[in-house]
This record gives sequence, structure tokens and C-alpha cells, in this order.
Amino acid sequence: MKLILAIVNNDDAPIVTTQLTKAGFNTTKVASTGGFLMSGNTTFITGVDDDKVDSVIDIISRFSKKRMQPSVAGIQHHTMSGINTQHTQVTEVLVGGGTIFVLNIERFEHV
Ligand code: 2BA
Repeated sequence: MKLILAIVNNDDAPIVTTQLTKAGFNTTKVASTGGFLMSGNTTFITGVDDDKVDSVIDIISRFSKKRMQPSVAGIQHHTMSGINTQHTQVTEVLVGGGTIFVLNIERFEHV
């Protein structure tokens, strides 16, 4: 048995949930926050038999889109006179589709 942790964009979370459920997979959604953009995303926790891992990854891949998202950085300027100024710079980063981890499960109990 494997545990699949999949981080997907919040905008794709509803369709990924629908499709996983439709295909018969039990999944749990956890609200999460990306460390870089510090914006919300969704982590799916899905436990499956080994032979079903590829089906889950396939569903997540098909319904998680890549997209550009703004990334805001604070830029500090140090002048010769010692006065520090700061301005923000907005760039864009490519996010997703999904970031997927597959872990071995030592033991599973559903009591
Ligand atoms: P964030 O950490 O908010 O990252 C959003 C996007 O920013 C990333 O997209 C990547 O394109 C960019 N990025 C992340 N760290 C960066 C850095 N140090 N310098 C420059 N650009 C950076 P994705 O790679 O598609 O990741 C989407 C989300 O998946 C991440 O949101 C994070 O929540 C999660 N994630 C990605 N890789 C991970 C990993 N190795 N471990 C745990 N979570 C991960």
C-alpha cells in the first residue's frame, strides 16, 4: 500500500476531488500554504494499493493545470549615506500542475 501526498492549486482542487471520488478513491483534502508564494494550496492525502498509484497520479496530472502566479519580493537598497530604501518587485513564477509524493505505508488500520 502507498500514501500519495499531492499538492495542487486551490483552483483545481474541486475538479481533482470530483474525479478521484468518481474513480472510487478515498481521499482527504488538507488546506495548505506554499512556503515560497505563501498562498493557499490544497494537499490531497490518498491511500491506495500499489497497483492503483498510477491511476491516481494520472487523474491528478490531467486535472491540475500549470499557471503563472505573481510573486512579490521586497528589495532593499543600501545607499552610501547609510539610508535604506525598500520597494517591492512583482515577478511571475510557474506553479504546478501537481507536486506529488508517493510513500510506502508500513501498516494501515481502518477501525
Ligand atoms: P510554493 O512554495 O508557494 O511555490 C510556488 C512556486 O514558486 C513553485 O511551483 C515554484 O515554481 C516556485 N518556487 C518555489 N520555491 C522557489 C524558490 N526557492 N525560488 C524560486 N522559485 C521557487 P511548484 O514547484 O509547482 O510548487 C507548488 C507548490 O507545491 C509549492 O508552493 C509548495 O507548496 C509545494 N511544493 C513544491 N515542491 C515541494 C517540495 N519539494 N516539498 C514540499 N512541498 C513542495
